[in-house]
Amino acid sequence: MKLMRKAALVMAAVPAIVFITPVGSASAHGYVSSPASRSAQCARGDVSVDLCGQAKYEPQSAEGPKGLKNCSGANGAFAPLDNDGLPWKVTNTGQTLSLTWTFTARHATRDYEYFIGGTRVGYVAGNNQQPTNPTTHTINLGGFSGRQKLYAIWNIGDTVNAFYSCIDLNINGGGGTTPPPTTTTTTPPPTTTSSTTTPPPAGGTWAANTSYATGSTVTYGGSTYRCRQAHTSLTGWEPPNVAALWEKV
Ligand SMILES: [Cu+2]
Repeated sequence: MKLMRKAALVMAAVPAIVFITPVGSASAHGYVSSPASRSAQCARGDVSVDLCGQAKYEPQSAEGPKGLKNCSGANGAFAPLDNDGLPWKVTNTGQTLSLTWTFTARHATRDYEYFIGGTRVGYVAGNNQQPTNPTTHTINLGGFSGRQKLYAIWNIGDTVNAFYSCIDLNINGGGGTTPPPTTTTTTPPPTTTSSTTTPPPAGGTWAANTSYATGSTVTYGGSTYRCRQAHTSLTGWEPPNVAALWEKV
């Protein structure tokens, strides 16, 4: 009995020691706040919480090994940031773009890299110094146009890791795969004439470049799907491809 009590006391003391040890905080890092990166949009609530994962609470913590080309740092809790099918807001820009990093901890910095696809369009040396907060960089987008995803990468000087942000751009008002402006074809909710709740109307066969309201249903490939998040559809966003947007009924 006495032994067990002693053991329990020791066990209780352990967590206190863990908390006292000042480990580099798990939530103290950085992200691109302007233009709003995917992480920033999650934190601001532009994209609904349940689609965003941990980015909603810690936009600054998409951390992973250096050298990746993704939005999450291959960090599972931030995987929704890699989903191009979510309704990310797109920033219109010319060839010159200014980006602002917000830091919650100013880590000694190796450098910053900016990529479109495999092309590095921007580089800023860090000289292993602590950055000021916030820090703004102006980069040139290397002749790219249309709808592009920019990887913004903050390479830390004294760890193997980097922090990742993705910014969705429409450069030079270019065509590319830019989604059409959301025309107000938003179908009004069904008028409930009786007291029974009528299900959302069947929206017919799924089609690209169509505005779908949350709750509307479509058929595709012989199956019926319900829209989870209002969006304008694009080729490639067929319901079986984008689970975040369509749920099979
Ligand atoms: Cu940090």
